[in-house]
Amino acid sequence: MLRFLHLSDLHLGWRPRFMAEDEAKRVQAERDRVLEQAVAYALDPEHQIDLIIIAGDLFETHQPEPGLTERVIQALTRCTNTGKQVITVPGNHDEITYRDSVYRREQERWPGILVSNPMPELVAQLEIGGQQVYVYSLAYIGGITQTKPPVKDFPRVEGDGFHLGVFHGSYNWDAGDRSLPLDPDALTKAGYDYVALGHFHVHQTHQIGRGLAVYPGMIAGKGFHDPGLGELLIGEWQRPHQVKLHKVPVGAPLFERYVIDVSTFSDWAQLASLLESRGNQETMVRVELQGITGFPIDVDRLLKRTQSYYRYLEIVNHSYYLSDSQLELMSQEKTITGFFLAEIKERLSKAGSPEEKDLLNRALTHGMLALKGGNQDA
Ligand SMILES: [Mn+2]
Repeated sequence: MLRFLHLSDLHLGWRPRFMAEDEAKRVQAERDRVLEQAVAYALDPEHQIDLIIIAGDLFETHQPEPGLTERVIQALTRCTNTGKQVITVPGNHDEITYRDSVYRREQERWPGILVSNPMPELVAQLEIGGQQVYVYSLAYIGGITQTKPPVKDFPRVEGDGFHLGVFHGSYNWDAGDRSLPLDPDALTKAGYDYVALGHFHVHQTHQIGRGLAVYPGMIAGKGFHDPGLGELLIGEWQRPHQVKLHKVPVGAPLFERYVIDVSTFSDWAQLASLLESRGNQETMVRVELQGITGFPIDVDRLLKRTQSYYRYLEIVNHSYYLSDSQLELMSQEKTITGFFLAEIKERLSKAGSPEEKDLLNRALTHGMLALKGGNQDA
C-alpha cells in the first residue's frame, strides 16, 4: 500500500488586498500555516503517508519572504528526516525561470526532489514499502519549455510499480505558454497510474486509461472568486487497483458568497435582521443583493449595522429601487421599459415557485439596469 498527500496551489505568502491591513495579515498568517498542517498530518504515524507531492504554486511569487521560505524548508525537512519522500514542482506563480527564483536560490538545500528539467522526464525512481515508484515531471521554464503544440511527449519506462506524473499545467486547455497546456490523449497513452496536477484551483478528477489525472483544488482561498476548499487530498494505491482518493478537513480561512433576493423584504430593517442572523465570525462573506425593492438600500448604513456580526463582510448591491407608484406608472408607459415592466409584473403575479420568482426578479433587475442605468453599485 502506498499513501500520498497531493498538494498544489497553496500560494503561500498571498495577502488579501481588499481587507484592512491588520485583518489581511491575520488571513495571510492563517493561510501560510496550511503547509505546516499538511506536514503535521503526514507525520502522524497513524496516517501512514509515504510521499508528499507538491504540484506547483507552493508560493504566491517566485520571491517569497525569507522567513516563510525558511519555515517551508523546515517543514519539508521534517518529512524527509523521517523517511518520507517529498517531490516539489515549481509552478507559474513561483516560476523557476528567474535567476532569483526561490527554487534556484535554495536548490542546494531544498528537501527531497526538486524538479528543474524543462521537458517531461523520468525524474526519480524511488522504492517505497517494497514498491517501485517512477516519477515523471517537468518544471516550466519560460523560453525553454516547448508548449506549442501542448506537451505530449510523456515518457514511460517499463517496470512494475507505480507510475506517477506530476505536472503544473492545464489539462485539455490551451491558455498560452505559462499555463503549460497538457495534451489529454498523450497523457492517457502514457499509461501512468496517477497524474498529480496543479494549476486549476477547483478539484477535478479525470479518468485517463486505467489511471487518474487529478487537481486537488486550492485549500485556502484567494478571495470570493477563488474561495478554497479547506481540505487535504490523500491518495491511496494498492496494486492492482486504481488510486482511491480521500479528503481530510484542514483549518484555512474561507471565502463564501451568496445572493439575497431583496424583493421579498418589506423594509430595510428586515434585511438588516437577516444579515445579522446569518453572521459568521470565521468565514469571509460577500453578499450580493438582487431584485427590486420598494425601499431604498443604503449599503454603508447596512454595513455599519451588520458588519460586527462577521469576520469580514462585503455587500454588493445589484438590487433596483422602485417605489410602488413609480413601478405602476412606468409599467403603463408606452416605451420598451413600460412593456418590459408590465410583462415581468404579469409573470411575477403568476410565478409558481420561488425559483421562478427569483429568476424573474433577476431578469427585472438586469433589464431595468440595462434600460435605465440606475442605482447599481457594482
Ligand atoms: Mn495556482
